[in-house]
Amino acid sequence: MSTAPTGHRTVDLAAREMLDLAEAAKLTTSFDRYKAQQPQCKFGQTGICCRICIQGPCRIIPTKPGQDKGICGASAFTIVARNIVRMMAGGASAHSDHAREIALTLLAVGEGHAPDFKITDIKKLMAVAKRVGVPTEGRTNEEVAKDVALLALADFGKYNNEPCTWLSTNITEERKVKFRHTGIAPSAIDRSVVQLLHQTHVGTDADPVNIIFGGLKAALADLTGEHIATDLTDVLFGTPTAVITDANLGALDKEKINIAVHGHNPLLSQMVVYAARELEGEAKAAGAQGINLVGICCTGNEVLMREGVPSVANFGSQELVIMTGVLDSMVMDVQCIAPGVKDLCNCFHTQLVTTSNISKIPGSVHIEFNEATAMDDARKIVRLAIKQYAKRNPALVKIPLYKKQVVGGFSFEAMTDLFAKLCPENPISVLTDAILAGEIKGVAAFAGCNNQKTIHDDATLTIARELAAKDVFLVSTGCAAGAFAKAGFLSSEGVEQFAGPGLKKFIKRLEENSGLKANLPLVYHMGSCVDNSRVATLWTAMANNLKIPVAQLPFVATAPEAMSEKAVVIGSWVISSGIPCHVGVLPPLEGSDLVYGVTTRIAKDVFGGYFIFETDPVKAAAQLYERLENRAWKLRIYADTAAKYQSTPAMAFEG
Ligand code: BF8
Ligand code: SF4
Repeated sequence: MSTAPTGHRTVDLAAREMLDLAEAAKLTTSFDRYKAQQPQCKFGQTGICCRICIQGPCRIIPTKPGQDKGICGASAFTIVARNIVRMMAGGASAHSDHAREIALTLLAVGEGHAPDFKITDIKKLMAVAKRVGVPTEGRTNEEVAKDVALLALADFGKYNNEPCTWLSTNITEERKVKFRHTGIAPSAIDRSVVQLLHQTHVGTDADPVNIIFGGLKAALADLTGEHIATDLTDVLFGTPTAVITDANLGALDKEKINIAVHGHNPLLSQMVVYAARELEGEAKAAGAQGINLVGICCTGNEVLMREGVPSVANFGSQELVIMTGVLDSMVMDVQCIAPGVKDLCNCFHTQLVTTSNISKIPGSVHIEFNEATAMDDARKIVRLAIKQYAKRNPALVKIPLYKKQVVGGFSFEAMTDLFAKLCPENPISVLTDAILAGEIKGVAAFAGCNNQKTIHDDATLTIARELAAKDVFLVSTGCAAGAFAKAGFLSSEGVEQFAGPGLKKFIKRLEENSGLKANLPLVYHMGSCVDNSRVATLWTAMANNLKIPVAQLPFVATAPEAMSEKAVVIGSWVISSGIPCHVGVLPPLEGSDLVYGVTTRIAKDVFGGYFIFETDPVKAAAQLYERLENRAWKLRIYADTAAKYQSTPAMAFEG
């Protein structure tokens, strides 16, 4: 067990060790900066500080006549709604701009001017083409890829009012109708974001409900972008299949050159994987035993899923990787890279390399990554790390010994393959039948970040333990998956320790037939944050198989340590899809009872999904379980009734 003193706000034992070191060496991390920021402004925290025009900031005090409105007359409900949907616009922009880059690269492959990229997964390309209506018969893979890419790009900026293709081809018929009736199906990703910024400009929309619906349209644009990113990345680099690797700081290797890829967009990190393999000889010539590539955050998740690259940190522990003294290079692309990493790089020999023209940190080396010169750029990056290795100071080397096995790579297809071993005719029924039989109680999806307002990784692990004990099947993405990886929940160790009897039986049944070299994990790693699309595909398949609306499915989601604008927007499309979604950090909504009530109660009436805000992880788990139990109970009654009267559950619902 850890020798660390208590008091560090993390349950990650390796992170605790590093924070001890930081304390002794007087190094500052986000853990310290969080304390220094206290107390945080309550106007901002509750969403009633408006800075949308420069008459402001206007801070609302509802009980104080004269100050109960902004200078322009905006009420608290308008201000809270505008602020939160602007966060959603930020999240949708980040995800979809990432998706656009992938689509542009696939287009370049189709047109023959991205020599270092290729169509790796032809089966996925054909499946996507078929789904979105691109003809495949008698055509080359490149021709199909080009048309798929062009159609995806049309989802960003087309002018007609048809819903985005990657939205409408990925949801149930019932949700299509719902989104049409509520007017929130986006016709173009870019437009929905631009329109939302317009809608929330000073003096445009003052109606909080209308503003929220504008936000939900951007949220569905975000979902569209996530589906595009996942589909087309799979085409370029392969759809993940089950893979065995390691996680946490113990996966660093002091005998090797350690390079961390950090960020989100795998166009770069995947090339660094190839270049690292190619330049192994140069690393040995430099006196190292080879190159050890590791991942941080979601670009780490991407290369973990496809290449088995170990994950060493999630958002909350990213700075701590540098303090091991063995990280020769941190290569970043976009999103969730704390600028604070540079200060720590200055105290060690780690070279920080930026690669995107929209994501730079002063003082770091910038090697612009271009699709036309991708492999050369990646080689340059790896060679820089090899050079940097010579500068390592052995006196500063300290790698915590914590390392856990990870069995990951569970794309929707990989999950389906696993189920198909038990029921090839209808794989998804393996999961839904287990729910109908009461063996498992439903599915809980864990997504999202770390947030200094919570204890690092604690809420994520606590909720999972609680739900696993009650036989809930668990899937995960993003930094929640990072927390699970580091703590052993992505291996059979987790099953042995925490699975209830039904869940254990279910997993063991899958395991006996899996054909994998490792036992199955407790939590199923479905990928990066954009791969929440895979989670949506899972619930869509389950609902279709049961012939019920998603809003009736025993499926819940939780972002126990949500932090980013991306987390806000994901949560919003999750509830619009009909799924109850817990968030473990209070978002800036409390300044308006009306807006708070819309997200937690009214949303349920309209969409069937709604937010549950609860900062206590044990209470949150209890609430999530209650939702699952309730939905599963109703489902069983309907299924029994349907069987008795030889109808279908859906008909029973309609009745
Ligand atoms: O996209 S889970 S902290 S790294 S935002 Fe960021 Fe949150 Fe991590 Fe991945 Ni997602
Ligand atoms: Fe104040 Fe209105 Fe300007 Fe907001 S938009 S800063 S409430 S004057």
